[in-house]
Amino acid sequence: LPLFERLERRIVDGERKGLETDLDEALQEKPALDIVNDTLLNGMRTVGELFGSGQMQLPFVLQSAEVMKAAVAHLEPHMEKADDGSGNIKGTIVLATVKGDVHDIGKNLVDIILSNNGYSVVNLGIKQPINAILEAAAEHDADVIGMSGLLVKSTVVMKENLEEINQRGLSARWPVILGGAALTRAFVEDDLAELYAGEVRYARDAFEGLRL
Ligand code: B1M
Repeated sequence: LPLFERLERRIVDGERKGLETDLDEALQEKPALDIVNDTLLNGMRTVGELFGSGQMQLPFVLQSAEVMKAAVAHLEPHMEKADDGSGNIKGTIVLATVKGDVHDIGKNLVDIILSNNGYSVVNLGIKQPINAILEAAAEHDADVIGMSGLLVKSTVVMKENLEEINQRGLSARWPVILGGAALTRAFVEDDLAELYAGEVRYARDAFEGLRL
């Protein structure tokens, strides 16, 4: 297969051997982020479709996810850093995958892209209850809270989390950015925005997260 098709295939097949060599070759042709967006994410999309239609079993999804993570880790040092060189931090975000959800590839991409653009990211990891998120936000004096979740049930958790922030009287303090495949813009910016007393916005991808 040609290089970029081969790379996409590696994600789908969970084939790690020779990954770095292919990535290094790809880096001669394209910036690291384009390799992620144009090639690797297509592979993950196919994995999702195969799994969703019952054509791929969970352990193989996990293998694909691991190859995806290894690829992103290999590419990360090559990603453009767009901070102004002053060492000044533009802002601090506490970032977490919500309670009950283990999906973290997208969240970690958000971390990389914000960190590379001058933001300080406190990445709490996966399955984070709202308590832990709020504690970290206070401890780090965060400017914004970011929550990620890919399961439909995570959209319910996000709603509960916003209600909890309301109840604690903290919604004016914490603007919230939500992202993840099960969300829609309308759900966040109509339904959730209506119930949350602070500001809540939807980020379709990591770049929209950065823009917000
Ligand atoms: Co799971 N999984 N999974 N999975 N998995 C999905 C989400 C699913 C849609 C697959 C499917 O059925 N087609 C489905 C959810 C169905 C639903 O809820 N309706 C599903 C399921 C069912 C499950 C399990 C329940 C399976 C089981 O156990 N029977 C289980 C859940 C466990 C749990 O969470 N409690 C499970 C487990 C797993 C693995 C562990 C095997 C693995 C995750 C490994 C890992 O993350 N470390 C996995 C994977 C890999 C997927 C798919 C195939 C790929 C997800 C991914 O990494 N995409 C996924 C299919 C899909 O999403 N279509 C699927 C690439 C990633 C870059 O995209 O995370 O969407 P994404 O991030 C994007 C944007 O959403 C956005 O930016 C990123 C791109 O720039 N974004 C943000 C995300 N967060 C953001 C936060 C922001 C801003 C932007 O600001 C705060």
